[in-house]
Amino acid sequence: MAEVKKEKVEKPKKMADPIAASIDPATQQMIARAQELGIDTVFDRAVTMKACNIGMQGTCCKNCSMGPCRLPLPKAGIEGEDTRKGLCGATANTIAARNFIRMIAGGASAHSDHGRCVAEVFLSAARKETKDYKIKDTDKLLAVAPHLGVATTVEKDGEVLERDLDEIALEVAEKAMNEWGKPEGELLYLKRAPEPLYERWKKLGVLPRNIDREIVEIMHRTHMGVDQDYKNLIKQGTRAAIADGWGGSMLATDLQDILFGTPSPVQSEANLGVMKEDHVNIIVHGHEPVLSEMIVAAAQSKEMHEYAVSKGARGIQLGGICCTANEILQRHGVPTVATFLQQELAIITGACDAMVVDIQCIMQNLANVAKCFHTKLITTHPIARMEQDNVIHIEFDEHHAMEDAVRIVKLAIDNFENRGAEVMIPQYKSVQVAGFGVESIEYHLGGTFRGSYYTLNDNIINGRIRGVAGVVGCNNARTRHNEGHIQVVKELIKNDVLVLTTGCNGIACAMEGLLTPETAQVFCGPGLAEVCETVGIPPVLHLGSCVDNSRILLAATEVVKAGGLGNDISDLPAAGSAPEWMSEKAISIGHYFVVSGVYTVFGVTFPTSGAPVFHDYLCKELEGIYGGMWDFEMDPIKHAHKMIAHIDKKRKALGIDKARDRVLMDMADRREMEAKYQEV
Ligand code: BF8
Repeated sequence: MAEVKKEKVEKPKKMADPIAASIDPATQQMIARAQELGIDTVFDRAVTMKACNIGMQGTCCKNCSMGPCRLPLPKAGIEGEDTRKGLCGATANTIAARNFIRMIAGGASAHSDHGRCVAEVFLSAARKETKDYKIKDTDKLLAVAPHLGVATTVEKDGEVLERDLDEIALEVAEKAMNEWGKPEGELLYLKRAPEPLYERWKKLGVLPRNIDREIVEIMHRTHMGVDQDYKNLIKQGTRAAIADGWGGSMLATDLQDILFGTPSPVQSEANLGVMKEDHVNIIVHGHEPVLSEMIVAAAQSKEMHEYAVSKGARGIQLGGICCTANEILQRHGVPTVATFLQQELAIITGACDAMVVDIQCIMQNLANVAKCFHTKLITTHPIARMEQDNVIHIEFDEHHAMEDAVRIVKLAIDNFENRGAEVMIPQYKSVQVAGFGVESIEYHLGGTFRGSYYTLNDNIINGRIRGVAGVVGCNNARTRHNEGHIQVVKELIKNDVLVLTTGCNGIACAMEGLLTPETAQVFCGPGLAEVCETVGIPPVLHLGSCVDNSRILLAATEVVKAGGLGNDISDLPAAGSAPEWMSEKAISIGHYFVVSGVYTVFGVTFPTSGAPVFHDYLCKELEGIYGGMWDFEMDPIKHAHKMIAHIDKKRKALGIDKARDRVLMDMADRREMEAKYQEV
C-alpha cells in the first residue's frame, strides 16, 4: 500500500517573550511592536538560535584547518589528569588561553584603532589641514603634553616662557601617533600608573612596547604550533590589554577631550522616548565622536533647523546609541536613545529618519529592519560597510567633515516626509546627569579650593563610602536586558559603594533613573546618601564611553596619590564588574583592570570555563601576581556581594574596617533616635 504523505505542519515561529527579554518597559513595548509587524529582532533570534556550548566554554580551536577541534568539558567535570587534546595535541588550557587572548587582541585593536583615527584627525587639526576641527581644550592639552614628553615651556635668554600652543599641539600629535608603532622603548603613558604598579609590570616583563606590536604578537603566538603554555600566552594578553587601557584607550580619551572638550556634568534624558514624532529624528550610533561631533554642530545650526521646518518638521531631534551616545551626551547633553540591544527597536518606532553609523557594536540586521521602514541607514567609515543594498555609504573625511555632516543631516530632513503611518514611539524616558571625569570628580568631591581627591579618600576612610566600583559593559541577548546591570548597581549603592559607570551600563543606569542626585535618597545606604546629598552628585557617576574606562584607571590613580588608602590600585577598596558583557572589548577592558590590580567580576558566561586549570589561573592565581583577579558570577545579587566582600577585605587590610563599623552605628543610632523622636 502506498504510503500516505503526511502534510508538513508549519510550527509557529518561536518568539521572545517581551517581559522575559527586558526589564525596560520601552523595550518590552517595542519588542511586542516588532512582533506585531512581523519583524524579527535580536531578542527573537536569541530564542531561536542556541549558543554553541563548546565555543562558550572557550575550548573550540579553529586556528587551523585540521579542526575545528572541540574539547567540551564533561558535565561531571574532570577528575585526575585532563587528557583532552586537539589533533596537534593542544590542551584545553592552550586552546582556551589562545582564544581568550585573541579576544583581548580584538578588543584592544578596536579601542586602539579608534584611538589612532582620533590621533590622525588631531594631527590634521594641529597641522591646520582642516578648518572643521580645532583644539578646544587647551588646559587639557597642557596637562597631557608632559605625559608624552612634550615641553610646555621654552627657555629664552635665561627666562622661562610659555611655549606656543600650536607647537605643543603638533608635537603632542606626533608623539601620540608614534605610540602605535615606535620601534623601541615602551609606551609613554605607563608612567602615569602608580609607581609600584609600573614597577610590578616591569619586573614581570609585561610593559607594552607599542600598541600595534602587542596585538600582532598575539596573532602570531596563537597561530598553530607557536605558544603552547597558557601562562606565557596570558602574559602576552596582559601586554596587549595594558597597551589598550594605558595606551590606545587613554590616548583616545585624552585626544578627544583636547579636540572636543573635556566633559563636565550635564543634564539630559535617556530611552526611546526621547525621539519626537513631529521632529526629524537623526540617530548617531557607533563609537568615534569624530563624525558625530560634526553632526551635532550641523544639526544644531540655524540653517538646518530652518530647512527642517520648511519640510514640515518642528525641528531636529538628535539622539545617540551605544558609545557614540555617551560621547555626545557627555560633551553636549544630546539625549541617549538606546543601549546596544535596543538599536533595532529605534528604527521600529517608524520615526527614525536617518541612522548614521560608524564603527563597533552595529548589528547587521539594522539594514533588514531599515528595509521595512523609510529609515536611511548610512555607513560612514571605510572599515565598516554593510552588504545590503539599501544601505547608503557616505565616507567621512576630516578634510571636509562639516560638508559631509551637512549632507547627512539634509538627507535625514528630506526623508522626513517619507514616513509611513506606522510611527510608535514608546513614551518612556528618564532624566540623567552625566559627563563626569577625573577632573570633575576632583572638583565635586574636592572643591576648587582643595582641588584633590582628599574628600573622596576621607569619606572612604571614615566609611561613609564603603568603596568604589567600576560597573561597565554591554548588553547581552543571552540574559534579560538591563536586569544584571540594574540589580548589581542598586545592590552596590544600597551598600554604600560609589559606582563609576561607562558604556551600556551607563545607559542602562540612565534609563533606570539612577544618574540623578535625587536617586541617592531612594536607593543608597545612609553613608553614601549623605555624601551624595552634601556634594550634590548622583551615586552612580557616568564617565563616558568604553574607551573612557581609562578615566576610571586615572581616577583610581588619583585616589592612590591623595593618600591614606595604600600605595597601589590593588590596595584600594575597589572592584570592577561587567554584568552583561558580550564584546571582545569587554574582555580587554576586564583584563587591563585585573592586571592593574582590580578584582573584576563578569556575568552571563565566561569564555574559559571549559578549561578549569586556566580558568583557575585567571580567577585565583592572578591575584598573587598582579593584585587583581577575574571572577564570574551570573546571579546579580551574589555578583554585587562578591565585589562588596572584596571591598571589605581591602578595608580590613588597610585597617579602616573599624571606622566603617562606627559610622554605620552612628547612622543607625541617628535613625533610631529620629524614629523615637517622631514617636514622642
Ligand atoms: O564600547 S558597552 S555593547 S557600545 S562594547 Fe558596545 Fe559593549 Fe555597549 Fe560601546 Ni562597550
